[in-house]
This record gives sequence, structure tokens and C-alpha cells, in this order.
Amino acid sequence: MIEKRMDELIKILNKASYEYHTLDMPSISDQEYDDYYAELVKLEVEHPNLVRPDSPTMKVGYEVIEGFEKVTHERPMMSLDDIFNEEEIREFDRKVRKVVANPTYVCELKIDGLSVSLLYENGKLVRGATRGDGTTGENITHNVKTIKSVPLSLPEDITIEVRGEIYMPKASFESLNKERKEKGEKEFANPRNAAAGSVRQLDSSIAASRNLSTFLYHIPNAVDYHITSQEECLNYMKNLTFTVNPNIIHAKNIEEVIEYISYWQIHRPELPYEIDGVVIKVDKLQDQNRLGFTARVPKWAIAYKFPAEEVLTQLKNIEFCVGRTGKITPRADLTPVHLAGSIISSVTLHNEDYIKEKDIKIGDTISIHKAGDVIPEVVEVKKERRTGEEIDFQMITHCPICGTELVRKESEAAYFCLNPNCDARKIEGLIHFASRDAMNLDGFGENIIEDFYNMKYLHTVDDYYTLYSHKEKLQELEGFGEKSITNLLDSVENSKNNSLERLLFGLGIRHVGKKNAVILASYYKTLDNLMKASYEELITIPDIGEIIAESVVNYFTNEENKTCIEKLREYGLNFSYIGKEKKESTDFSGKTFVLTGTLSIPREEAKEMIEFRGGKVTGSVTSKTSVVVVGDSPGSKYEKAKSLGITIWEEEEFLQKVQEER
Ligand code: 0OW
Repeated sequence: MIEKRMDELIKILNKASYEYHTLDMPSISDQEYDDYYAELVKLEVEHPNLVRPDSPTMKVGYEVIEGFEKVTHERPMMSLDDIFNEEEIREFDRKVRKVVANPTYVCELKIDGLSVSLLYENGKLVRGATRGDGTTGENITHNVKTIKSVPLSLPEDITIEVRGEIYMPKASFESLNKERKEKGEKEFANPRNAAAGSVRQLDSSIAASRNLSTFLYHIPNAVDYHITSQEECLNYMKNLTFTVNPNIIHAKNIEEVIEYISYWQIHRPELPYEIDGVVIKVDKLQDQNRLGFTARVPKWAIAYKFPAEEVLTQLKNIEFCVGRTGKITPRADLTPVHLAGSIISSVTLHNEDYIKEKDIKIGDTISIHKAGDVIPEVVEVKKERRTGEEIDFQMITHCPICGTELVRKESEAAYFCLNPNCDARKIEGLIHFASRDAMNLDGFGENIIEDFYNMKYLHTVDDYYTLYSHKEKLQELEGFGEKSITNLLDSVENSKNNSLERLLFGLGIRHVGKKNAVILASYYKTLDNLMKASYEELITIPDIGEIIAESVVNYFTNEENKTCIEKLREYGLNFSYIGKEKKESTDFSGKTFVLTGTLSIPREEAKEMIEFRGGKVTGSVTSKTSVVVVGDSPGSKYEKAKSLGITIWEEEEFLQKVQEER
């Protein structure tokens, strides 16, 4: 009957989700999953009273709560003491040995996320909570349910609390920040903040969209489940289908702990998630009990923190960059220095307030590190190294390029050059127009554009399309010839066929980033429709807020912009949205791909190439698969594709076809 069928479907779907998200070894195809899922949704719609709390339909993030309930942790969620060097690691071992004769340890990567407690009753997830102050946390069940690696039900009907870390993988963090930047929103400083910001949302559809994940590492009352060591505890949780970090080791002694730490200090950048150290735990529970706790932290565990790599260098000078929007950004010109895998020769000083706050002077010795392991940032000025020769910082009052007096927008720290004809702004605008994500004018690097600007061949973006009339003169330029100029002119010509969103993004309308350009282009289909759009209509479009709507209306009422657009129309640029649905059938659109074996490019990139061209990538080979792309040492998917007679592309054939269909 209905309930029995729903039970079956939920078991199949939850098992499939666990295999896909936790084991990365799906045993049914996406299509089969979708079919079962659709059947379950149909049954749930027809019988709402039969919907179960652990149905996978509960994961899509449909709940918006009013506020966060407080949760009291029966057993406080402990913190950890931090140590920072080998001597302190040995000191920890000595202290342990005062109580425990021959301790063995478990070493766990210290996941840089936020702690979470998951409570299950009779095998069903009933509550997710943040650590809070260790005793009182927030109820985030509605968000935790949307995390794919969190099981809604367990293979046994037991009641248990497990604790771990919610984190955002580096790749998700990158794409989230890119998206936010395009929408003109503030970017997250690091994945930890992004994860915390995601689970603190009242609307769970936001958390559902953030691709969060978990690693579980603790059962507060493990002894009640006849567990005798941390190692057993981790295996117990694995068997309950929780995700446990795969890089945990059992160390016979402190030497092996130190070896493990040295290894991960080097290989940390290869991990797909951020870690900020290693957690060392005495393995046997009876030893843990003998060591006990302080008020705040266990005495049987410690967190070794990797040093945030930091280097010293000289601040030689402070320069001022003028951005496309006229924003003036002070930049420190540094004595080049090696930092975390790259050479740093300049670092942003953001704005005048920032420089004053850190009391930065020209000639200072400063320390820099990579904030969130990515962007170089000034840590502090080494005042003790001052010689008295240093020069106080003076904010400029006029644009370094055009001399216009700078203005400081109230409530903003930045200064702006508001001269729309400022050379720096015009050049930045031309560079943006030609950039990869905009009109993608192959070959037009920043220097070439600046040269052409200074030679008056380029002034506004429509001038790209009259360059061909200067062909002879351009060919005689130093460093150019017939071939290189022809290539430049060809890429300009080809760009006329770009879909509307590229042109929209390229025009540099304030606050209209790549994503919003797609939203507007796909909504209005043609530039003319968009130019006629009213403010009132624009703000009704999802994700298009007042700021963007106002900016779009202002842009298209500006005479100079209208003139430029009329010229582009005259030169034959495509003003329509060539959306995915309109693409004629090609090597990719509408086809299902499976990738197998090791490719020379990251899988994620290959996936993006396929999806950008209207294709779909799935995890397993079925009769519905169109093409299997084969890298080095392919696996069973390759065999299956041959047995099913499915089209197979070696990697170079795949890349050839990608190139043909840009
Ligand atoms: N961040 C971690 C981590 C870990 C807890 C449970 C017993 C003592 C602390 O990867 N692998 N193991 C523990 O063990 N804690 C961790 O993180 C803690 C949570 C709160 C502060 C630290 O981030």
C-alpha cells in the first residue's frame, strides 16, 4: 500500500544520497534517482499526512523560521587549548604521561568551520544546534537538514548525539564570493565565515544553496555505546553513515603525531577544504576519563595551530589606482617577497582610514600574510624598526591621472574621481569590455588597450569595431605585424555574435555583474527591450534589487551611452540573448556526459565547459548517457560505455570539440 511504497522509496533515495554525497560511489544513476524522487513527491502531494520527517524531500530547504530558538547542551560542547610549536606538543605528551603510562593518540585535521551538534531520536534527526558558548547554542535544524552529507535517518533506530564541524569546501567558497561580487554584495573573508553566515540564515533555502558539508568527530557519551576509544568512536559514526574525515590516523606515540603534523603543514593547500591545524586526542576513553577536563577544555585533547604564514618586507612607496568606477585605491609598492607560494610586490591599502588605523608610513617595514590563505594583507607595521626617515602618508586630493579634484562619498571611506572622461577610467572600461567574461576579445591585453587608447585608436568601446579602418597603420606598430593585427581584428569581428549578456556585462553598468547580466538578458531577450524597461518593472525581477534597477535606468538615459549603443548597432553587434534553449543541436547541448579517468584539467572545469555548452554531467554510465569522456587509466565506466556501445571521446577530442564550440 501507499505507506509501504513510500518507505521503500525513502530507503532507496536516502541510501543513494549517502552513496553519492558521503561515499562518492553512487550505485544508481541520476535518472533513476530523479524518477524515484518524482514518484515520492507525487505520493507525498497526494497524501500530505503521510509525509515523513526523514523524507529526502525535506532537504530542499523549504522552511523559513521566525528566529533562533536557544538550545541547552546537556553535556557542554568543549573547546580546545591551542599550541603552536613542537616543544608545546612534547609538553602536552609529558603532561599526559604523568597520568597515563603509554598513551596512544588519534590525530584529526582541525576543520576550519563551525561546530555543530546533531541529535537523533529513534534513528531520526530531531535537532541541529550550534556550539554557542559551549552550554547554550542556537537551533539550526531547518538549515542542517539541507546539508547533503547529514543523514535524516540512521540505519539503526537509536538515540544518539554526535558532534562535528560544518564547513564550506574551498571551491564552493570561491564561486559564492564570485557570485556575491557580481551582485555587488560583500564577499566573505574565508570559508568559515561563509559557513557560519549560511547556517545563521532564517530562510533554509539559502543554506540549501551553499553546498555545505560536515565532518563528525565526537560522541559526548561514547561509553554508553560500549565504545572504548576515539578510533572506535569514529568507526561507529562511519557505520551510522556520518561523514568522518578520511585523513585521521592512530599514532602510537608523539613522534608519529609530529610526523603527521609536518606532513599536513605542507600538503594542506591540496585539501578541498580549509584546516587551521591538527587536533591531537588521547585515544583510549579510559585514559581520557583519567585525564578529565578543566572548566573549558579537555585535558586529553589539544589543538595544534599551523602558523599563519607571515613575512616581513619594505613599503617602498604608496601609489594610487583609479578603477573603472573612478574609485581611488591606495596600493603599497613593496620590496618583492615570497609568501605562501607566490611573489608579492604590492598589497592593497584599501583607503585612507585603513592607512591611518594601521599608522602606515612610507619606508616602513611591514608584515604581510595571506588572509584566508588567498589575498595578501598587511598585518602590522614593525614600528620598532623605524629609523625616523619614514614619510607620513598624505591622501591625494586630485586624480593622479586627470587632475580632477577627488570627492569622498559620505558614509564611504573611498575617494572617487568623478570625471567620466578620466583616461584611467576610460582605459579600465575598455579593458573590462574586452575581458574574458565580457566580450572576450582574444589578444587584447591591458597594455595593448592602453597603447591603442594613448594613440587615440580607442576611446570608447564602440571604437573596437572601427579598428579595422586603421589596419595598415596598426600593422606598422612596433611588435605588430599583418598576422597579429588580423587576429585582433578577427576576435573583434567574432565578438559581434556574442549573446546579449556578454555585451551587457561589458558595458560596465554599475552593479551589473556577470550573473545579473544573464538575469537581465534572459528576461528581456533584447537590448532594446531592456533599454525601455522601467525602474518599477526591473525591481520585480528576482535578484534585481533597487540599486541595480536604478543603475540600469540611469545608464540607458545617459546620452553618451545611447550614442555608443546606436553605433554598436550600426556596426552589426548582436543585441539578442542567445539562451541555452535556443542553441542549435551541437556536440554538447542536450547531451548527457560522464567523465572517467584522470583528465589533464580539473574535473570541475571540464564539467563547467560541458554545462556552459548546454550539456549535462552525471556520475554513472547508463543507457541514457550520450558520451563518455576518457582520461588516463579509466575505470569501470569506460568498460560499461564500451559494452553499451556509447560514444567515447578521448580527452584531446573532447577539448577539440570544446574549442570548436566556444
Ligand atoms: N575542528 C575540528 C575538531 C575536531 C572536540 C570534542 C572533544 C574536544 C573538542 O576539526 N576534529 N575535534 C574536536 O574535538 N573539536 C574540533 O573542533 C573544536 C570544536 C570547538 C572548538 C574547536 O574548533
